[in-house]
Amino acid sequence: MTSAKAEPLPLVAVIMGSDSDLATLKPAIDVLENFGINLEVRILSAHRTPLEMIQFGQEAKSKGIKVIIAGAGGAAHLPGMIASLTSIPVIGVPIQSKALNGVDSMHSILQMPGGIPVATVAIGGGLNAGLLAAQILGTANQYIYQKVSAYRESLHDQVITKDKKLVDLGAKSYLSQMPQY
Ligand code: RP5
Repeated sequence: MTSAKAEPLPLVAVIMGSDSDLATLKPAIDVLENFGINLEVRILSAHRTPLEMIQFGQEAKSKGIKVIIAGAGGAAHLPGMIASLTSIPVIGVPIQSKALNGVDSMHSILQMPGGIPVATVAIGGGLNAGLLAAQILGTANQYIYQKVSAYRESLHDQVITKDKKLVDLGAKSYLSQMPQY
């Protein structure tokens, strides 16, 4: 296991079927950049730019990419197609579609036939896709592992702080201080 900071090569590719998917994938990009992980971010449509998608899938390994996050919506075949082109692990992000609220995207990405897996996060789950990619890299990179562990520790501390405040204030006062109430 290396303890070095992430290498200069892009270790994670974040790809999407359309620029309309970018906002959903932004949390993945942000968290990976915060962990110091180099990224390649691309728009590659399985049906609008299939040849470019194929080229990307065939070259990903030689570029040093270790994990691919692929977001797509509707008849969302990009993650499965990319997974068919490379043995690099693919994390699929179902985009919340207009017509079916992302249930179409989810089923398209989730229901891969046996042999070619796509690890699928929740509809709109860009953040978890980024974290999962970092966790995969962290199995072989101590620097990234520690970044993920520190992130989880911060989540723990936030809940402890909120719990203490809730106990101190009581439910009614706590709720009145929450911005959405
Ligand atoms: C898919 O079609 C994309 O992943 C996107 O979620 C969806 C709609 O694309 P646009 O019409 O917004 O470009 O390929």
